[in-house]
Amino acid sequence: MLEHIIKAYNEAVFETDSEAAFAVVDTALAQGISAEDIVFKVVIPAVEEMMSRITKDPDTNLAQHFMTAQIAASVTEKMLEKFQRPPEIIGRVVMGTASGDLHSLGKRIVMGCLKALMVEVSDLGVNVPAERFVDAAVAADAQVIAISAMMVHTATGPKGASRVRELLRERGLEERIRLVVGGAPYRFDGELYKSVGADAWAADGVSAGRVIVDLIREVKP
Ligand code: B12
Repeated sequence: MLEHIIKAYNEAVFETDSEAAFAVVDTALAQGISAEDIVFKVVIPAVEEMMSRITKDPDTNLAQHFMTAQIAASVTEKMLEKFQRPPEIIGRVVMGTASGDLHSLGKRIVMGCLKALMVEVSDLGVNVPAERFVDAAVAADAQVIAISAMMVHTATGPKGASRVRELLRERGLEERIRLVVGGAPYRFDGELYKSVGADAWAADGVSAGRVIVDLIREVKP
């Protein structure tokens, strides 16, 4: 049953047909497939498949890139509302995209994964100044600041994670708040996270969830 849903969803996404994609999702829900399975077994693999096709195919244009991301983001948002609410929150995270960066899909997927893992996550949105990450983490009593950056300059530039690290140090918060990063530049260079002062990184939403849960456990009393 799931194989059929995956195939139909992939076809809809490939055609950038948002109505068809939502129809497939509605059918899956009606058949009793959980929102979590739709996100983790259908939507995320489909995005990854599409992104690898888009990257390899020089004829794909920006509109196709955008539509692919929009469909996945909309479906994920809809499914997140249906995720089983966990009985007990294991920790808190504030998450946003780095200053200057408007790519939101990866962030949304990571947030979905965190929610499924019983982590409370505040969405600071896109283009988030470094100070705001730190202020929001303190206000929310969060254990982790998570920064998504999809472009080289937003991942490595002075207004992003490296500035957040400086602020954590200046304000004496390093013992109680961990910093985690993710996004395409970190996937290209698995050591890059160290040079921006992050404690960890992860290549995808599923491993991001695991890494962040570990960081919460490191600092949570
Ligand atoms: C979709 C897309 C867009 C969409 C974004 C729509 C949206 N709402 O998000 C639009 C069309 C708006 C866009 C705009 C631009 N884009 Co663009 N975009 C892409 C594209 C094709 C896919 C990005 C994406 O959504 N990937 C899918 C998600 C699921 O993957 P992900 O973000 O990597 O997230 C996963 C992991 O990285 C990880 N993760 C992500 N965040 C985090 C955070 C933490 C804490 C952790 C642990 C893990 C984690 O988990 C996620 C889920 O598995 C990439 C190319 C690519 N192949 O990556 C280019 C790309 C990122 N874009 C690029 C560029 C240049 C731009 C523009 C400057 C284009 C322009 N000239 O206007 C603008 C920039 C706007 C801005 N200021 O941000 C370049 C960046 C190049 C570089 N080296 O810096 C890329 C690489 C394309 C390219 N090959 O040139 N883009």
